[in-house]
Order: sequence, then structure tokens, then C-alpha cells
Amino acid sequence: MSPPIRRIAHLDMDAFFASVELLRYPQLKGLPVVIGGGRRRADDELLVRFADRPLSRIPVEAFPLLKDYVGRGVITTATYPARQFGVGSAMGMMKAAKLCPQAIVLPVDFDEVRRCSRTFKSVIAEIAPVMEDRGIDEVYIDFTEVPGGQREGGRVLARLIQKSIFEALGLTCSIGVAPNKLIAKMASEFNKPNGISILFEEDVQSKIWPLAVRKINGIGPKSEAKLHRLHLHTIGDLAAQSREWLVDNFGQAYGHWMHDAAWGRDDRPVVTESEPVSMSRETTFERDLHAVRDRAELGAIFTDLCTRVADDLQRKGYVGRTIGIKLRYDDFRTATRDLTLDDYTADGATIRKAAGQCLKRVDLSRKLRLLGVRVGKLARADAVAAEAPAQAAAAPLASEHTPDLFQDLQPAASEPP
Ligand code: TTP
Ligand code: MG
Ligand code: MG
Repeated sequence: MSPPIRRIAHLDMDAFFASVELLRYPQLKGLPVVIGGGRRRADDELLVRFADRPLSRIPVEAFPLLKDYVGRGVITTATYPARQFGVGSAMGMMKAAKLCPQAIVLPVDFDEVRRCSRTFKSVIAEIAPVMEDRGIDEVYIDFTEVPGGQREGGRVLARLIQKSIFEALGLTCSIGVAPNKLIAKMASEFNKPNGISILFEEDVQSKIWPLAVRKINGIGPKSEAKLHRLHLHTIGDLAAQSREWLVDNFGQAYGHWMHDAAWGRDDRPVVTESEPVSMSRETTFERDLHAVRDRAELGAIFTDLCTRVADDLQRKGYVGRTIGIKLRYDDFRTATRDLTLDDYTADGATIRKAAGQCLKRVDLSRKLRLLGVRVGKLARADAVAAEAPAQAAAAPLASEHTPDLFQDLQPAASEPP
């Protein structure tokens, strides 16, 4: 049997931030809607005025319109009906209002966007585990070894993924499947929204060469301008140049890369996101602080760092066993200490207690310019809970007393308070 041919997909959600808003306001489906600017008074007033009913029952006529927008905000994204008026990402809202005054304006809800982002990625990972996270609304997926990944060039698997995301979230996406990342990324735009496009190596000439050089992910505005000055506009123009000529004009690395890219060659692997090994928070002070003289301030900062690391862990679903601290002195020397607990934790008070123990083991006679707290030896919280449900709440530290940290340090510091 011959080995399967390499099939790589690029998946990108359609009008992502706007589509997320339409989940909560389905009455706006099919209408021009733009997301942009900050949250405004009109947004809050809408919710107050219709507090008596579900969001989906707020009448369409009540939503704020682009024509009434005043300010310097830019559009983050627009629904496809709004794009028909020439409105799109990065356009000033006042300018967009001239093109499509009747568009409805909504603010972005980052929490909801992040939740949807996590969900669509986990739906994909269940089906096709070799997935590379490329930002809030897109991923690469290696289809090569996945069941259905070779059928109809990948279309069968792409359809399954689209269907599964839609069932989980009610959101649509577009997918390009190609021999590599470079082509897949371009292909995912071909049939947006809710489209699939399948490309093979032999399609490069007909489907890729007519595109503008800028469509290559890696050719930005500066390179584009230079290529235009050299009278090269399409990817085909680029492909027609010799490798040597491109190297002469753009340097070794970039010249070779451009030549390969124009010919649709790219062997970068799909890199599965590795699990984080640690999470940390640190802060550089506005002025150098002394462990004894500034202990109230330092104590508050220290507690805050521990709380924030704990929040990070909880939000991302991790627990850790090694608690560490990092100090930078006013002479820029850095000291770190850590200690490993018997049990995993994501609890702010537990982290602070352990970090406090670490702090006792460093020199605190010099002023500090930075303080950091870190939790390592991470594990997924759900995995740990499943393994040892009875242990999950066990007290993590042997130490009996709970010192108030910077107070407890006084004896160790060489300067009198
Ligand atoms: P994109 O995938 O570029 O755009 P999109 O999903 O809105 O539309 P398309 O159907 O063409 O893919 O970006 C994803 C989200 O990222 C988008 O919904 C809003 C946000 N975004 C910004 O915050 N700033 C920007 O400049 C762009 C382009 C997008
Ligand atoms: Mg998108
Ligand atoms: Mg995108």
C-alpha cells in the first residue's frame, strides 16, 4: 500500500466576533451588523430598557445603528450582509456609516468570544487530534492520518468538522484542504462563508498563481510594495522569477522562501500545542521596594500575584504542585526559590502560603525591583480530580502556622524595621 498523501486543513470561523453576537440576538440574522468601538451607553440602555424579556425578543428597531455612531472607533468585523456594502475590518466607523448607515452596531464580548474559541477547538481536537492553534478563530489540522481525511481530498472530514462545530455552537466556519499549510490558508478563504475548498498540488497554477502576492501568508505590506515596484503583482509573476533573482533582490532566506511559496511548496508540520509546563505572574515595581520598610505594600502585591496565578490556573483548568518565587534586586541580580507540595493546588491562599515559605529562603536585605510567583508541575484539574477525588481537598502544606508573609520576614532581614 502506498503511504497516504499529506493533506493539511486550515479552518477559519466566519465573521467570528459578529457571529458570536448573533447567537444571543438571532433576530439580527441576515442583517448588516458591525462589531466595533468600545461598549457604549446605548448598549447598556438597550439592556435596561428590555430587561423584562429574553435578549432574543428585543425588537430589531431598538438596536443602535451605525448612522448614529459618533467617535473614532474602527470596525473589528462585520457580518457578510454588511460586507456587501463594502464595510469591513479596520475601517473607521464614521466612514463605514456612509456606506451602510442602517447597519446595527454591537460591542465585542471577549469572554463569550473566548468561550466559543475554546469550544470550537475542542470539538475539532476530538475528531482530528493533530491541530495547531493559530489564534482566536483559526487552526491548522493535519488530515493525513485521520479517518475520512483522504476521502474526496479531505472534503468528507471537512464536512464532518463543520457539522460538529455547528451542532456544538451554532457557528459556521470555512475550511481549505491542501497539500500544505501555505496553500490551505489561502484555500480557506475561497468559499467563505460556510465553505470548503479542496486543492491539490496540480491546482497551484490555476488557483494560486492568479492571486495577488499579498495573499501569501508571510508577504506583508512592505514586501508587497517592493514587489510592485519590481512589477510583480500576482503569485504567478513571482513564480516566473528565478530563485537566484529573488535571492539577489530579497536576500538568502526570504528569497528562497518566496520562490518556494510561489510554487506552493511548504513542508512545515502542524504543531500540536504542548501543554503548558508552568504559569506565572510577575510585576516590576514603580519604585524599588524594601522587604521591611515597604512590607505592607509588598505583602499586598505578593498576595495579588498569588491570586492572579490561581485565577489563571482555575480559568485554564490546571492545578500545580511546585510553587516558586522570583525576585529581582535593585542591582538586577535575580533569585528564584521553589518548593513542591504533596498535593496539586489552584488555590490562591495555598499558593501564597507556599510562596511565603520560599521567600524565607532568599536575601531580603537589598531593595527589590521585581517580584514574581510561579506554579509549575502542572496537571489538568479534571485529570487530577478523576484520579484522586478524595485527595483533591487535602491540606497541601505540612507547615502548621500561617505567617503574614512580609511580617514573618522581619527577623530574616538585616535592616531593623
Ligand atoms: P478574521 O478571521 O480575520 O475575520 P472574521 O472571522 O471576522 O471574518 P472572516 O469570515 O473573513 O474570517 O478575524 C477573526 C476575528 O478576529 C474577527 O471576528 C475579529 C477579530 N479581529 C480583530 O480584532 N482585529 C482585526 O483587525 C481583525 C482582522 C480581526
Ligand atoms: Mg474568521
Ligand atoms: Mg481568522
